[in-house]
Amino acid sequence: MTDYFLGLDCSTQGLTAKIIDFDRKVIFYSTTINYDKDLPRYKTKNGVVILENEKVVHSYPLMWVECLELMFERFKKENVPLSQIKAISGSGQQHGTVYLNDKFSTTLNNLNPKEPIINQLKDCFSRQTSPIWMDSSTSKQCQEIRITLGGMEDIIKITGSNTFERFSGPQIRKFYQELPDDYQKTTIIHLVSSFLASILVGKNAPIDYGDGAGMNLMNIKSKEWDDGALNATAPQLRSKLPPLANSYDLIGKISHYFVKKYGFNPDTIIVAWSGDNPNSLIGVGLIEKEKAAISLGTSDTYFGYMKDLYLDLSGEGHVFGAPTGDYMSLICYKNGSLARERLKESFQLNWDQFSQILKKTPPGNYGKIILPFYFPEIVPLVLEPKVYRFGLDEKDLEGNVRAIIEARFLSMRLHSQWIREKPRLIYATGGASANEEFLKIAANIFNADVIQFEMTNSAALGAALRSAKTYYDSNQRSIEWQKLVKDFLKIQEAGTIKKDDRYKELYDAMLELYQKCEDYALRGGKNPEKLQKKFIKRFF
Ligand code: XUL
Repeated sequence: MTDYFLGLDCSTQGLTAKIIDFDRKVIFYSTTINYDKDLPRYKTKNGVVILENEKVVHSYPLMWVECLELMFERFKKENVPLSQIKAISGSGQQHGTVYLNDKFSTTLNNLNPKEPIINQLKDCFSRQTSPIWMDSSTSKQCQEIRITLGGMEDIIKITGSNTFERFSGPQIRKFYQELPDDYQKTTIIHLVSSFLASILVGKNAPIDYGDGAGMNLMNIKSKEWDDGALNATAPQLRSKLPPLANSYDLIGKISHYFVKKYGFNPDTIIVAWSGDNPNSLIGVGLIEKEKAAISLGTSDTYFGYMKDLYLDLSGEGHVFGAPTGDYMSLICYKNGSLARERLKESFQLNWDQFSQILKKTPPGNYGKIILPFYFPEIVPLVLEPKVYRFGLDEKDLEGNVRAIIEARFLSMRLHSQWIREKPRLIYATGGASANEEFLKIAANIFNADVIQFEMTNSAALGAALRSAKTYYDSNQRSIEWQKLVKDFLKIQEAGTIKKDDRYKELYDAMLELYQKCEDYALRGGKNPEKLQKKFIKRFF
């Protein structure tokens, strides 16, 4: 009998499942449920709800649960051999927090297979919505925590990141300040990842080091909750947080609810869930240095594996725990696919036309640069959305299209310099990585070859691979990470996009120009007009 492993990814816009067949080394089953389309009664747009203003972005934890159940219903309908699944792990959009009251743990323990989970859990929330990673409404709380802990460098040294609006600690503090009674009624605060893991395992699940590092609450060196950070955030916080765990820890067996209702084997193990970025690190096979990954999705991220701990004391980047037990670096952009879509819509283009324009416009874009902050941005920090243009206006169709894609990769190259490693090879993942024209631009800007995958959701695959690793490790049939990822990644490589060395100098110069544009727009730097003219004269 074959060993199957299930990886789930609860992301901003939907829930994806991937089941791997370990013996044949293939992805045996793959499916996605989209919140907007498949669960319309929550009325989300792109999986979120905007409350008050663009800065307050939440989602519904009950919707994630309903989606999980819908996924299992789908498995059943499609005769997925659930009894052969040996282990399950998962991935959650990072930073989002779920607030639960004292009914949660007993309800979980006694879930009745005859009733849908949402009916049983609906009274267990001390807050009906969850602030998610797109929320940027906690600048005040970030500042307060930062000051209490001694300033930016200190908080980076303690938690691996500066305080960020979307991070869980500042979000928890805001909840405590604005709704102190509801905070009091909260007995446990989960991340999206540990919340869904709890449902599968039928008890409160731990938060893993990968996702825990995105809270501004965990000590990045000792990997324990940090008393200073907890106290700076909210009272009695330690008692409201689950314990921390390795990402590879086996946290229990699947709850009887899923055994009875869906026919799982009661011995199916649940492995700690982690954040989507740590899962993707495994899903694209990044377990050695000199390689980096670019994920182009609702958020765009640039990340890499780190053997030794380096911190970005300038405050833009993050360090999280890697599922291997080491570290990972990450920078995150909010103006990902939604910003690209907004620009595309403004010219009424389809993606094919968009790509054709990229194909026929020259690298360097005649020096035209856009800073596309359609939404508040994380890197660099921009709280009031505004689109800045240099050398082009908003009617310049070709200029804008090329500029928004070049801007993405120029910014990634610029803001990842603290990682101190020039990647030799870049792995591309996420929905937009299917676009070869985007990746050609990335390859030339980074002057590195880019590997494209057939499969775009690497987080769910990473979760499935992690669950296999823990399963075999706990059965005295250990497998090396290297071997595990190699076997599964080979089959997915769709091709390599080669860098073109002719553009190296051009993009080195453009990087400087891009930096000057950012300095001018955001930090009162010198007008980059002269430099832009020089650039145009030199290359066009
Ligand atoms: C990472 C981040 C995003 C979310 C998206 O810090 O905020 O990539 O994890 O799901």
